[in-house]
Amino acid sequence: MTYDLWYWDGIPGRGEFVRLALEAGGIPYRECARQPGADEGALVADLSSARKHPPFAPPYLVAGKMTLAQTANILLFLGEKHGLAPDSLEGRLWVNQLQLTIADVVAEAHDTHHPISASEYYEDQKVEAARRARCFREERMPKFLGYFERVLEGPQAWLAGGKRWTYVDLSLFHLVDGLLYAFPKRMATLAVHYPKVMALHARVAALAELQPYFESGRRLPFGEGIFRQYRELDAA
Ligand SMILES: N[C@@H](CCC(=O)N[C@@H](CS)C(=O)NCC(=O)O)C(=O)O
Repeated sequence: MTYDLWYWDGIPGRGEFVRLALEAGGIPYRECARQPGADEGALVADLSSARKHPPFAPPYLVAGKMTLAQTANILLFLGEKHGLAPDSLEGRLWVNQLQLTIADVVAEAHDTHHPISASEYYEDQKVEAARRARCFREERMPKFLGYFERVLEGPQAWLAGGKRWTYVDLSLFHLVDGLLYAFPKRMATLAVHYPKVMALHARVAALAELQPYFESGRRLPFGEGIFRQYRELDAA
């Protein structure tokens, strides 16, 4: 089956967590908003079309008669169906738990530049953004990165402890990538304290399964999405 993935065109956004799993898993999919003739209107129209289980927001995946939204939920489905997650229920729920923790970091990273409202301009919430970003840099980044470092303790190469990567390894890679882009100074200070997280980032970057995607030019650069580069929000 070829899945239909719906996400805003032009930014990696939360869609990228799903894309990485699809790409690394060699799973066929169509990026609907990037099809010839499709634009933002196509996504808005599809989003509001009648469905048994309507999604609230992208990303969402259409799998035959099923429509699945919420990034972690989509990945839970793909992980089980395509062997990108542990076989046991306990293992799958553990990977889902880690994915939901990544979703928490993603939401907080977004709120560093839009702490008051996603629909208001950054310029109108700069004071609050500066305060929020400081808390994120100083308290939350070390806490989250420290948590993942602890999960990776021991000889294991991957978060779930198995011999092969699972989708949450791909997601942690993308999260670290986003943090390196949005907070380069802070990450330069922090990276040394989280060697296992940084090693996992490098390991995923080198995965043979992902090289065709990385080389295809389809992986969109960061810019106007969740991870943004506002110099004034970064500090060592
Ligand atoms: N918890 C959801 C969040 C989805 C979400 O916030 N999507 C954004 C784009 S990344 C969006 O378009 N939101 C529209 C809205 O919240 O009104 C997930 O993890 O998928």
